[in-house]
Amino acid sequence: MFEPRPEDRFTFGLWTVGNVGRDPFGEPVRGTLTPAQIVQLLAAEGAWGVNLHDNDLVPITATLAERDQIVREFKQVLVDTGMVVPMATTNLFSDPAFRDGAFTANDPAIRAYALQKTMRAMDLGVELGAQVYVFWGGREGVDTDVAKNPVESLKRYREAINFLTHYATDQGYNLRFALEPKPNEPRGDIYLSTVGAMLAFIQTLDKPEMVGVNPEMAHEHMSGLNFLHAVAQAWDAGKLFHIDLNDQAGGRYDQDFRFGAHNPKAAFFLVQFLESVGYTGSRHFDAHAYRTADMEDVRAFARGCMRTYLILKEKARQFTQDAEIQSLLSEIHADDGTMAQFQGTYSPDKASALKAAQFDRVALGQRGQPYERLDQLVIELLLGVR
Ligand code: GLT
Ligand code: MN
Ligand code: MN
Repeated sequence: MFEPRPEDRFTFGLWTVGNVGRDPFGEPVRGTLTPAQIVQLLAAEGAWGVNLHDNDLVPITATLAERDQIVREFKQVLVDTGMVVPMATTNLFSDPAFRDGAFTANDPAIRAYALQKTMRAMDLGVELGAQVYVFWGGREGVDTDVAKNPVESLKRYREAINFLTHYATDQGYNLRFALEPKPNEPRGDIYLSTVGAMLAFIQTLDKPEMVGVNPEMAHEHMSGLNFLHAVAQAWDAGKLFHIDLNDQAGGRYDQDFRFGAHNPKAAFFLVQFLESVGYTGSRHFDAHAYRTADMEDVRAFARGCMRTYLILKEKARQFTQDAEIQSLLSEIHADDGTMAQFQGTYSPDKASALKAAQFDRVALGQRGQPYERLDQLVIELLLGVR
């Protein structure tokens, strides 16, 4: 039980299990794995696919010939392991050229270079079979607002995404873009910091239908927001193109913990949501092992992400079968239909009928809701005593 299968659509980035444990205060603690070794590790642990930045696979210094050979060899590893590459993205944050951002950098040559690098990385992703292209603007922001005009930055950002959607269409690529918000780190403030902000921005693009979001649990929790609500809004808008699963204690450094490691209750409601609405995209774990982990522990980390997801999926199934929980839910959601005459689509008649209706406000205010009982049942379910 709780063994991952391909239909679970579990993916990891090359950069996740490949993370060497460098942090702002310390040097790497683990050796570098080759992309082939990472794919083999993930395949052995039961993942379905692997995602990558251009430079996770092809060094930024590689010649075209080197690039082609690396890609050829990598494709063979995918064939040998049966792994797929459903998502690809661009590294627009590691190289010193991107210290002031990429699409929003003040230097026009950096903005142009960022576009060129992204087009090439899109070609690479498509060649490997990716259908989702992620944009995480880690450096698209400021450390001081004296540096950039925020409206001008949005214009530059929009122009870049528009350019790239047109490029994808021109090439005949079957690609959807997924924009990934984050509030801060590595910049003091990153533009388009939340899922809500991203969703509004998408509507201003040339091809909004091609562009959705890639919400990350840790990123919304860094802002103190409710991830489930962000994901639900993206789903409602038809924009949940991808999702990054991990964990994070609000108000701490960027932790990228194993899925469910910090707040299993929030993880439960998220899994319950994804499974109940019928989300069919990747379940991508964008996390890394603790810096204390050795390679065996890194494997345990990868297994843990997938196992926790599957355990929570089973808990979600139990939730729907639990008679006590279901009876409390039907009590809460009871509706005798008498209010239907006033609700739903507006009509002038409905509006006048509603204005004339009598409500017993005091009685309405006296009715409690059994959310303490219900929530405790969920806790007991999660703690394994139901
Ligand atoms: C980076 C970042 C993630 C993004 C990845 C895609 S890379 O590790 O922290 O949130 O999803 O660029
Ligand atoms: Mn993150
Ligand atoms: Mn992410």
